[in-house]
Amino acid sequence: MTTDLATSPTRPGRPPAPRRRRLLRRLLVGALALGLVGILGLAGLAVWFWSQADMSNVGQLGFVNQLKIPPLLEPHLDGAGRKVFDLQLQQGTSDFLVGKRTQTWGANGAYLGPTLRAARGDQVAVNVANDLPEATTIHWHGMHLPAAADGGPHQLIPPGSTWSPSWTIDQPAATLWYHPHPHGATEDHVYRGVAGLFLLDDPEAGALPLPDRYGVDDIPVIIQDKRFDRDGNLDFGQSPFSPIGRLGDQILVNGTHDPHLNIRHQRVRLRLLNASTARVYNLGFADNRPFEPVGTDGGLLERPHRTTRVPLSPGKRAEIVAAFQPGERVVLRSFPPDLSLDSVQGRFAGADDTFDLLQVRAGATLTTSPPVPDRLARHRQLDQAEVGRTRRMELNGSSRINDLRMDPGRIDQTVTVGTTEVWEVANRSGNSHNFHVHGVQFKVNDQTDAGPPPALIGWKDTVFIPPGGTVQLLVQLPGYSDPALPYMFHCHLLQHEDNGMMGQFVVVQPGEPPPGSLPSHQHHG
Ligand SMILES: [Cu+2]
Repeated sequence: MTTDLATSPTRPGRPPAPRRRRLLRRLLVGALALGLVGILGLAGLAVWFWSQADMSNVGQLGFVNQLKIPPLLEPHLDGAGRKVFDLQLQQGTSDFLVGKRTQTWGANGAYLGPTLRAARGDQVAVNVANDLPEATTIHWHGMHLPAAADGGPHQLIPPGSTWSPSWTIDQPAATLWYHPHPHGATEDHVYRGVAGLFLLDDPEAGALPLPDRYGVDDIPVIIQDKRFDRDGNLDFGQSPFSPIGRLGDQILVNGTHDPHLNIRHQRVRLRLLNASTARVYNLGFADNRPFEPVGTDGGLLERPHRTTRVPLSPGKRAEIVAAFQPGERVVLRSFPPDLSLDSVQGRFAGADDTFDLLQVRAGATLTTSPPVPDRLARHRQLDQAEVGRTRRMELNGSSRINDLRMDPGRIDQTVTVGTTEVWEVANRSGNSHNFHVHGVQFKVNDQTDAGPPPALIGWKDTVFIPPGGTVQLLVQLPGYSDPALPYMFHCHLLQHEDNGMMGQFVVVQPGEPPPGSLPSHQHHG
């Protein structure tokens, strides 16, 4: 009982007005207190979200697991002399975390897929059998190929069926990759684990004294962030305040949690792939040692350079060569990336995050490796005089290009086979984006005296564009025409892509009229 109720009957002569005032005052104080508690609660919640948004695993790892190396998939030769690869997309369980099982998807296994490898001039075919419970596609990211073989949303593979594209490898040595691309479900399917590398070789690259023994001194490094629930299963919850999509607080490298890599050579090539759905990494070594980037999305650079950091947005690759001393241990780390967002947005997009990725353990004695040569690849020169038209594209919000959401039945751009164009892509939103074009490698056009910064040099198929930023891409369009089937261009932050930040272009012969619209539900199995 309160004092008030207990004492009031003993003061019967008390006038009612002050009592009402007192009651009013109590109500007011109560409401104020409640409001204060509410404000403090909200502030506390905000502080909690703020502190939770800053993620790091530094100091939490023991690097206890040996890094898995995805196996090289052996092709067989068919009667036509083609290298035929067999991929089977399947469900399975993985044991990433000690004592826990995780439901995952993979190719020829429970998680990720084998590495495919072919050389320039090879004719390849891949049989992709879908044993998953959902229709999906497999897109050959970075590959020059006909639209029908591209594996975009129009090449849907229903459950229980097989898709068998074939094409001729016609581009320089590079680290490419494959991943699902079904319209509206790409983030989900990639997050579940379907992805793998597709390495291309050519004689010029093969003759260079670069580390090239797969899994020995030429190491695939597939980087993915994940969030696990208490049972060890993948957490599919969205990050409510993240402007770029789902971010995980744990790292897998080649599907290995808490990994180390034993090396026996002085110099090692790391083929870094950001196979995450949204997270941008800023890669370097924990001791800030310099290393030499030698390759980008589309292959080797013309010359190596020395740096201590390589930024890598989703879908992108970087090949680096690093040198090690006998017996040392050094950690490959992702430092806070520059997302060019304001401090609040940036924090919720991972701009303050630091992650240890992989501990490199050098043997007591190391085989000497030759230094990285001064000249690497000779790049095909894109003549400014041959550049045809300029196309402008605007990225709007987090789901539109040129103010339109993706419509599988609408062709957004019609281009002429094999021509070179400037694609000027302007980020008109307050959000970061990550522009990817199918079927081509492009260069970032920079006419300033200083030339493009190191991060923008080389062949690319994906480029990070900060809010307000504009890039000019020098694009040599595909050498394959098909007025009936489009290639895609889209944001490679997969949530943005799934939300509709994607458009379609078809390649036609010179003078061929642009096609009419496609049927909305056209699927080519
Ligand atoms: Cu985006």
